[in-house]
Amino acid sequence: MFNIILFGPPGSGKGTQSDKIVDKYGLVHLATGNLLRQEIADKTPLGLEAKRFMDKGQLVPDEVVIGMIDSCLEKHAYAKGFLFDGFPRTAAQAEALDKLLSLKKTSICKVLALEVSEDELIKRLLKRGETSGRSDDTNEAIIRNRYSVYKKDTEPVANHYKAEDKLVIVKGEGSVDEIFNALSNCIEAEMDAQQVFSAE
Ligand code: B4P
Repeated sequence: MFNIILFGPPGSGKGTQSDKIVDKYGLVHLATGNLLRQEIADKTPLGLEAKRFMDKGQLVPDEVVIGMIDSCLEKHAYAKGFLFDGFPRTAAQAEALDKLLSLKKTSICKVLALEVSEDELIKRLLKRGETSGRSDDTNEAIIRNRYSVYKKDTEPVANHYKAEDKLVIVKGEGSVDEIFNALSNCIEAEMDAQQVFSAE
């Protein structure tokens, strides 16, 4: 299996780039933000619980998110690989992911971390908030809270992968295509190293 994580602060373009990556390389896209928004749209008990946290720009509790990922991995037992988008976001989630993947006799190959300045992130999310209808994108104070939660709880997760020499920093400012090319180069270098054949 070829498994990668797309890492970065809120609004860094994880969702935007993930769509293009899964299209090109045939990986299964596991985006915790999308899964949670679907639960909210379906008005499930999990969705109602998650909404209380997301509306305030806080992280949803680890056990909720880890359970969701566990069942998605089960559902796609024969995938050629996964792209994790927005997960893991805490040290506990990173440890749980390692365990779940090792049960499947696989692991993370690379973590691609998008780097974007705080000002640019706020600008992008406020702009998205004008049309997305997402309640966590319309209020600048909530967006800033998401960023400070990222700095405190999520950014340290990068060290977990840096220690395993799996972290690659990619500039997340520029056109969507420029960033996609940079990400594709990293993915293909890793595929070559692991002798995986791309889906193209
Ligand atoms: P997510 O859905 O993961 O999303 P995000 O962090 O808001 O944004 P992303 O980085 O994907 O940015 P995008 O491509 O959309 O999280 C939402 C919430 O869900 C979290 O705050 C949390 O509450 C909860 N949650 C999710 N996962 C969780 C977990 N594991 N544990 C606990 N809680 C969890 O891009 C943003 C905007 O920028 C778009 O409008 C896009 O068009 C624009 N853009 C993209 N690339 C650009 C570029 N190169 N130039 C200019 N604009 C660009």
